Amino acid sequence: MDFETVEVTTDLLIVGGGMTAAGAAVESAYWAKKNGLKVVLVDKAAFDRSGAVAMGLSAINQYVNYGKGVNTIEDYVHYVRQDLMGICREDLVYNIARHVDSTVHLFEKWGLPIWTDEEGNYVNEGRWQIMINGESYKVIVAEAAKNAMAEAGGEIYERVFIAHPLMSADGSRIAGAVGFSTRENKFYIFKAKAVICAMGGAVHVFKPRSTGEGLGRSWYAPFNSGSSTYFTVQAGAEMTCQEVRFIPIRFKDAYGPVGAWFLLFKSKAISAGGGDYMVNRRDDLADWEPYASTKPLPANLRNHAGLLDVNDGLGPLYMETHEAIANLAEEYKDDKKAFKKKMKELDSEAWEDFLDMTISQAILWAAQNISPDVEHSEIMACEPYFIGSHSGASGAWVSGPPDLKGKGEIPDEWFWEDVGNMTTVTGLFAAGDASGASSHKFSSGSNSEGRYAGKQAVKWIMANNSLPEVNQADVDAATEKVLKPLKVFEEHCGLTTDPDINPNYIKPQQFMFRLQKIMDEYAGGVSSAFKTSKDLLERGLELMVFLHEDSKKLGANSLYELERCWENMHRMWQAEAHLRTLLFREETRWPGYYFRTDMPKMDQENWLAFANCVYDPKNDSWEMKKVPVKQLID
Ligand code: SFD
Ligand code: AMP
Repeated sequence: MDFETVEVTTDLLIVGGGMTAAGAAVESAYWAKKNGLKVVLVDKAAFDRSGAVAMGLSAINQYVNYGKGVNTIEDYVHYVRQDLMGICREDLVYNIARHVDSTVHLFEKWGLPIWTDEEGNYVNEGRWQIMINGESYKVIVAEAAKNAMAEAGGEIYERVFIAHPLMSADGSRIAGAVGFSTRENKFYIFKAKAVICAMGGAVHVFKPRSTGEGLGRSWYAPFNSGSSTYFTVQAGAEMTCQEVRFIPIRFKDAYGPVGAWFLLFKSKAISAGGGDYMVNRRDDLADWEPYASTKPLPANLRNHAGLLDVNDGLGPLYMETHEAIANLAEEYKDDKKAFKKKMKELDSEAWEDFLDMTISQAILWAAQNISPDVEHSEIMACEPYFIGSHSGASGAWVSGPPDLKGKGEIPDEWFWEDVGNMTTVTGLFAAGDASGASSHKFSSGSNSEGRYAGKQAVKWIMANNSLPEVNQADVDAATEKVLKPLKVFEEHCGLTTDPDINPNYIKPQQFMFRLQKIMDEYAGGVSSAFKTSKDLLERGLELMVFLHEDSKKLGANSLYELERCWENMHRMWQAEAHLRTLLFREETRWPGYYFRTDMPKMDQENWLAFANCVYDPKNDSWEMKKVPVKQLID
């Protein structure tokens, strides 16, 4: 295939077009316009409906509400610290929490319908979560970003897949990115002074529960394929919490979220044979004190309690929806009309929760004749995902906000270049799912962190206003590497009658299955009941060597398959970072996310620490680092 080369030069490049990138665009466009700078945003999909919020959401999960004195920023830091079993960058969490409410107010101003009560206050789902009519959430947030970019003369490229970072000639800083159009034969070379990486997390690294007829169905957006991790790892950035995957408990098979049921409807979850597992399994959580005594119980411990029952053959697990609805309607019981009205209201809220963000769950309920007010529904732990913005924590290690330097125990070396959210690679920023150890930012916190990174990147460019030199040889090498699967296929496809089966290449879907099998069986996926060990991980890493070898023989018959090839290449590197970090951390800190059978307990003395890793692309080697946790507040 012949490709047209398109070269785009800009001051700031934002890669990704999700909640984080939208925030980065709004803020950086504003500051760029003031300073005469150019901003370019590149999304592999259509900005309006890309990323995890494509289908919409029914709640905003981070709203601190400190303006009215309801909660403090410190309360939020405490919450995240406990939920992540003690491991979080408190400076980053604090920074997001102090900005998030203003972001939510902007969402409302831009037209997002947020539920309010009779007094005009937001309706809380839980302490930190507020309810929205969020089917068009992403469209609204993207529209604001598009307007801001248009106002500042910025450019937005949609359906351009970012495959690889571009480094400066001397390798000392980021210089841009390369990618290709998913619709036309165009190869893009983006050159920039600074880059914000915001390409979400990763799904389908592990074998999903849904195979065969349900293949591809997952809780997490299938568009998110580990590009943030690949981009930052290949640029040489230090990564953190690569072991802290997220396993959500979800309504079984269609993956409907449970937050509204637990928090808004105050529903109970049970196992068929064991009852209320979060209460009955309390004693089994003793090894994870002090976190097991906190309220709410950390997400992974909630999972662990349920999985203990499943492993004892006491399943299925159920969400007691009918009981929750009956409890909420109880006080209206004596007034027939009011009771009927309340039941109707609860019924529509229950359905809307799914229709706003996981439509397939509503379809599955309909298909299985489930009325949530009549009977309970099955729930189950999903396959593992990488999502640093939710209740996992994987991402790049970034600089702390400069004004927090010297505060609490936070060491000075966590701050560099006088800007926040810069990775250890000069000029490369990361936010949202792309930045690690700062979980529980969700959609609103990701957008806030994106806004912050956007402002910081412009500030940094103003202090370092030069376009890095790039070697043409590096650009040519990257172009050849990225387009290689098309060439491999073209050269060999005539050899067999079925182009999917060929000794000279592997198609991306087969490649993905092989990756998923390794991760499932050796890194504690669904079929291994989330259990792994040193021996299993070491064997998994041996098998990854072969997968890396075969990745050089990926074959693509079209642009569409070229995208699939690169998505799986990105997944493979996310997997590699995960395996290595699982092996490095010698304890079990997050049972319910994964369990090291050879080291089944938590080791506070030695492992109240971040497990970081750095890949050196020049020597093709990894370095593992233990970084002690430091607190910002008591
Ligand atoms: O039900 C490339 N999240 C929830 N947050 C909430 O606030 N409330 C909820 O209700 C939430 N719930 C929820 C959530 C996520 C999911 C998947 C479900 C339900 C089903 C979390 C948020 O969605 C999440 O925190 C943010 O979206 C994170 O933002 P960001 O920007 O870091 O990731 P993104 O939005 O997924 O965007 C990624 C972008 O990158 C693009 N991209 N572009 C170019 N080249 C490549 N190679 C690329 N690879 C990816 C994508 O197209 C996208 O634009 S609930 O759990 O509670
Ligand atoms: P989910 O739908 O599971 O993604 O949850 C949405 C929000 O509610 C997140 O902030 C979760 O951490 C929180 N959450 C979910 N279930 C519970 C629970 N049982 N107790 C406390 N918080 C929860």
